[in-house]
Amino acid sequence: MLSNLQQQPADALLALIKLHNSDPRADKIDLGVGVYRTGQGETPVFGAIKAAEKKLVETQDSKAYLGPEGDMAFVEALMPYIFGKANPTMDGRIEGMQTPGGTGSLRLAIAMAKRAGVKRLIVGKPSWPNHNQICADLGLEVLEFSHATAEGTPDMNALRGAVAAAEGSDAILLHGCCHNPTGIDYSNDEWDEIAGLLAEKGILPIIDLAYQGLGNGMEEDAYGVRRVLAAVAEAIVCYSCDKNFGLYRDRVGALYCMAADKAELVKIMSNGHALARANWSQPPDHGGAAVRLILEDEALTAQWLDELDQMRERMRQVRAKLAEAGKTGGVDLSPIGGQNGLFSIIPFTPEQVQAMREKHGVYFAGSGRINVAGLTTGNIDRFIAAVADVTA
Ligand code: PLP
Ligand code: TYF
Repeated sequence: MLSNLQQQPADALLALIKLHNSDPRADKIDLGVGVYRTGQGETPVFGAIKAAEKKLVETQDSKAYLGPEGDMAFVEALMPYIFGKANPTMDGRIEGMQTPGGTGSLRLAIAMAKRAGVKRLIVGKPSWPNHNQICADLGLEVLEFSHATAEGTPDMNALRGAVAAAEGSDAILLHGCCHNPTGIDYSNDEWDEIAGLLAEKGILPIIDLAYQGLGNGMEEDAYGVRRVLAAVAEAIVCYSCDKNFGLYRDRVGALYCMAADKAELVKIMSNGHALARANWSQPPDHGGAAVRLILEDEALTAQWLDELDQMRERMRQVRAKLAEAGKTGGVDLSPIGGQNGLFSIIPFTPEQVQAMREKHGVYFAGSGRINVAGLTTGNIDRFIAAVADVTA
């Protein structure tokens, strides 16, 4: 029976890790998978997380099951950061549940949308490949529109067209901030317009917020989510703590649903809980509990926000340095300065991507997406010279 299964391709980004590891060159540069790195090229555990984990080990007195919704104190502690301190539940219309990472949240969100009758998901192109993979696995059609123009701005015309052409049974997926893979985010004015378009059309928004705090700040990066939720009747937010708390492999995330009213919300969330039971029963606890302990403690919260500021500041410096290099060989690196988060795309041809890898030991996705956090004071000049060489 199992021999009926067809060989599946490896995840291109995860395969790149192995390729990079097997390169013997000491000065190789890894700009592949999206993890933050310090100026020393490391991805350390946050100090605030270490402190919270210590506290957790000392105080946790049971590991008994919590239920499919996970640690609700964790889920609720995040809400003021995402939805704003003034009215984090939107008058009782928002409720959440813990999920295994942002991916678990997306899986539930798209499965819930399908249960509710959604037939197609409208997604900007390019997007994180897992968006398409989850839809394919669940049998949902993906409708693509161009995310960005050749000039490196959001392609608002394409978005307007996609929303105008949408049917009532469509949903739309938007990146809340730090767009993966382009780094090209909507301005506040553009979010204002998007909120209006979605409210008018009445299609379900699913907002993927996997990098809050890595763009312009925790509050600034929540503008789009808050603006859309203030305008529409229903929405889903898929949240990941894996980047902004550095918890990647601990799989920490949450799903939030906003309903038209409180009564609807109970019914909607019961579907989230039922789907969780059918998928993973309960989310892993450890990382979420550590995040909760940080958010419940003023000093740890300040420490975490300070560590997040340092990450963001370092990425801004790398971006500024790339932008300063400007026209380099045949490409212009200056737009990277105004982009957000871990990623940007350099318009390399496939041959140039290969040359960067083989000749210069610089590893990144075939799409030309680089993880800017992989660049440090020790390797950035060499990277810029390599770009100049392969694109000359
Ligand atoms: N959404 C986007 C756009 C991402 O880039 C990621 C990255 O990993 C995720 C969601 C999911 O994150 P995780 O499942 O690791 O929490
Ligand atoms: O895009 C990235 O690099 C991150 C990490 O299957 C990631 O989102 C990449 C691929 C994958 C899971 C996570």
